[in-house]
Amino acid sequence: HCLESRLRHALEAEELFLHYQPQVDLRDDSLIGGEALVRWQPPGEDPISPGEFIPVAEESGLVLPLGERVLDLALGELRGWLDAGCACPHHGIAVNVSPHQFRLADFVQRVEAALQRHGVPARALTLEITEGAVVRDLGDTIAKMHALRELGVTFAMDDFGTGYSSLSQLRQLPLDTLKVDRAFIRGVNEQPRSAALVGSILDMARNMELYAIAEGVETAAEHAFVADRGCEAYQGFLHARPMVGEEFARRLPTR
Ligand code: G
Ligand code: G
Ligand code: MN
Ligand code: NA
Repeated sequence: HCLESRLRHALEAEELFLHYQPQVDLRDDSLIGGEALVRWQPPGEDPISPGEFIPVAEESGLVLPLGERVLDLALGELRGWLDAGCACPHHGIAVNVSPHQFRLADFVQRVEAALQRHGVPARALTLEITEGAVVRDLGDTIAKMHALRELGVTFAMDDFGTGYSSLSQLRQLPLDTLKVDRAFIRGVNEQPRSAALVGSILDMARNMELYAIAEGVETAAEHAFVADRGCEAYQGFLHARPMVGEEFARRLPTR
């Protein structure tokens, strides 16, 4: 596979870096966190989007070294911001974790080692998992989540409602946050069914005492809809696109 061998090379050549997308409180736009999103810029060529290379990474197993690199990059940058006098937003920095990473027997130890390597407190890290992590081995997933929560790491369910997990599985997961997928947000002002679905997801999040973040909010009307339905926070182009770390750090509170 051509893209696979290029990605393998990109990992060695350190062509991957991160953008950060602010996550803000729906009431006052104050920063509550940020999501780290991997970027690939082959020198002298057009950037390749994660929508293209993450599936290749998943299929080839390269998502394991890639995920390790992303965690290292995020914690390293965060350490730098803390050293420069910034404070971490209360919801922490969110890093996406692939189901393959989560299934590693030593996943908990790897995360703990990365936190120690960078001297970052565990409460500054949120891991975004997808329903794919849950479907294979629920018991194992729950045990690893509990072990990481013990350290202070928090968990968000990403892309909620787009995968194959069941509500009975969701109920058993020690989650802190539910992220409402942008595919549902997109239609809220045109399609009554999208509106009903997002409203119901937000009701469920509240009843389960989960913090809710709406993803992909692009318009004032979408913002008003999720705010009215009791969502706590959002990320989306309406507030800000993903940006380089240096720019994101300027939005962090100071200590
Ligand atoms: O950044 P963008 O919105 O284009 O991301 C596209 C997809 O790639 C999203 O589904 C996102 O979850 C995924 N993605 C982005 N960064 C990472 C990462 O560091 N690890 C994993 N596993 N997926 C990521
Ligand atoms: O799957 P995940 O939620 O990790 O993916 C986040 C992706 O969503 C990133 O690729 C990011 O660039 C994208 N994204 C964030 N905000 C918006 C938005 O308002 N509109 C669109 N179309 N994409 C967005
Ligand atoms: Mn995500
Ligand atoms: Na998502």
